Amino acid sequence: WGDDGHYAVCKITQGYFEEETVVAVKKLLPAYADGELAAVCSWPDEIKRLPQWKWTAALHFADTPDDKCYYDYSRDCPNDWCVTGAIFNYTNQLMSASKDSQSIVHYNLTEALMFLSHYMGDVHQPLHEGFLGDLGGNKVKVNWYNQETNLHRVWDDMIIESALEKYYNSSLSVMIHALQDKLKYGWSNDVWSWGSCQLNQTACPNPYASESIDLACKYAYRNATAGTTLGDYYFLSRLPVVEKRIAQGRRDSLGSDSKPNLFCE
Ligand code: DCM
Ligand code: DCM
Ligand code: ZN
Repeated sequence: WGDDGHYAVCKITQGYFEEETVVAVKKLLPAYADGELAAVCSWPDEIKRLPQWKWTAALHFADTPDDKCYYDYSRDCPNDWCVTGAIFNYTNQLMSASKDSQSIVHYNLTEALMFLSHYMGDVHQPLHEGFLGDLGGNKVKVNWYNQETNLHRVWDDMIIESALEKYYNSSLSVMIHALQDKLKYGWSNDVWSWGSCQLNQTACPNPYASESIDLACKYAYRNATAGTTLGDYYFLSRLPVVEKRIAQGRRDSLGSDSKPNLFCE
């Protein structure tokens, strides 16, 4: 996602924190965040092109073989170096720190928290498990209405931007409130099944990556080959998918649903 998508995922996630999580997160956040996780959720995108952070660039996605339409950890996350591997890694760092004060010395837990909350958003963006051959849609040149762009950017930014203009009075907080209402009332019947992480597992990013490539094949890539102009029909049929994936981005990050809280020990 772009900045708006990540901000929305993290703002919604924060709303489900237990009191202890609020306290623990506040301790880890840099001062400029002013206690707001959402304020730092785009940080991994801001730094990924700097020479000293180049090693993080591939941790934002887990591309899959062209036209296979399914994800497999051992194939698509070689050496654990991809978005799902990063979610396992940073969850493990934060969990071990809550059990063992030694690891507080070994890991930078502020960075771990900022990476984890960003990558939990990215794994839910369908094209972050898109095809290797087109770099998750980055090489698929399309028009968004009359604007030249690529398919990956349509899903990172354009669908959200158009929705803000058309339905949410150009206000991200209005959109976030609408998604919070849909979580409470609209999707309430299926929300229970979203956080299906087993108790003995540290994190469950693999099912989220599988859902993403399935949605990429069914919605993102469908009727969107290179040179296509995407307009109202594509926008109206894909916006519900984008909104649901943003809302689902809060699942099991930082122990909000069915799991014991990451920071409560
Ligand atoms: N991306 C992806 N798959 C790739 C390369 C990039 O999903 N093989 C994502 C990461 C960014 C976006 O596409 O969200 C743009 O990539 P970059 O910033 O590296 O140009
Ligand atoms: N994994 C991990 N930490 C965990 C669980 C899994 O690093 N707590 C990584 C290593 C496994 C891979 O995920 O090779 C696949 O895990 P799964 O059993 O979820 O498919
Ligand atoms: Zn990213």
